[in-house]
Amino acid sequence: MNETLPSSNMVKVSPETLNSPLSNSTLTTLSTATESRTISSTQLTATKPKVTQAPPNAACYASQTPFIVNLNYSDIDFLEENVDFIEHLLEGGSWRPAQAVSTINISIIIPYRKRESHLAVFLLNVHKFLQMQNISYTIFIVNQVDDKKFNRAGLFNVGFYEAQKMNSSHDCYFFHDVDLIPDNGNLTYCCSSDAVLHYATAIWRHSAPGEIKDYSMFFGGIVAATASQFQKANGFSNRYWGWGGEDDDFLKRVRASGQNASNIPFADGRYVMFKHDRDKGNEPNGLRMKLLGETQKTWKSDGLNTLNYTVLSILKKKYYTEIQVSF
Ligand code: UD2
Ligand code: MN
Repeated sequence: MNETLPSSNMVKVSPETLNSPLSNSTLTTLSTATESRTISSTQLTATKPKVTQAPPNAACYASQTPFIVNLNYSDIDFLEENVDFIEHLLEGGSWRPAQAVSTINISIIIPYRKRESHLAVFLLNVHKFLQMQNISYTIFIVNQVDDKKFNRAGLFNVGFYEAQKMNSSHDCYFFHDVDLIPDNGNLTYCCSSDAVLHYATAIWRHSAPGEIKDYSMFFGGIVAATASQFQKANGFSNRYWGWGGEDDDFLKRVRASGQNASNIPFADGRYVMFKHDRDKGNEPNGLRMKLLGETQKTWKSDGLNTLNYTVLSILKKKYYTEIQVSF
């Protein structure tokens, strides 16, 4: 994330290419976003997203069931031991619908370090949310266990690489922060061969009740790419240590590799985001502007093809697969 990235880096997708349930919404149609949260008028005038949307062209299955976000759990041990709310969950946080409506296999990749309470609430909600869509999925927690600065982008690369090894049939990857909880049961998780998708466009911040903030001009939070899209962009950069810049860098490499980037419409990409302080070990990266200035030159020689890490263990837990990694 970086205030300075021009939103003109994003592409417009013409309405004709849209064929999913998402396509009925436009950025100016805010009625569905107000169902559970209210949007302040300053918010509406302050943020004018320039990007039009998106469209998964994969066969997404939209649930008609209302999804109620549950923000109550905060203890991961409690969740692991006592809450048996998910039927037929396979070892390592995988699930397959009894009767698949679509053939989509999704890997949810979470960059992670010491966010136990966020993880508990995330798992509680996201399993339910995904199962309502009748898609096959696995949740991967990529846990950076070394003492270095946090490297969100590098962890995404590790997650992609390791998830591919484990589930070669997975073809759609969600690069997903742990503190974003879906707040719209009709939002479908799938990839589009037309564009890399930015999902978290309308964020209700737990810290600022009553306002939904427009994140359409950013490319962080949650993005979805097919394996080939991600490989074409050479993944994320490995050079961003600490907070900021890595998401903007990813948008640049998507564009540099000749691919499109699109937003899920503001009315659909609704999430709750937890209030939190800046984590120790994830202080703002003072080099981020310099690095962003170099992306065009460096993206081909920095990314998936220069990934350097050690997997300390892979733990197949009840609700997720944990990949413990050091750089
Ligand atoms: C914004 C972006 C985020 C990322 C970040 C800059 C949105 C909605 N969010 O979020 O995607 O680009 O700026 O780096 O656009 N994490 C841990 N432990 C840590 C530190 C981070 O688990 O010690 C993980 C966790 O999944 C978290 C994510 O990294 O959600 C992003 O870090 P953040 O929540 O501190 O960043 P934030 O909220 O400023
Ligand atoms: Mn956050």
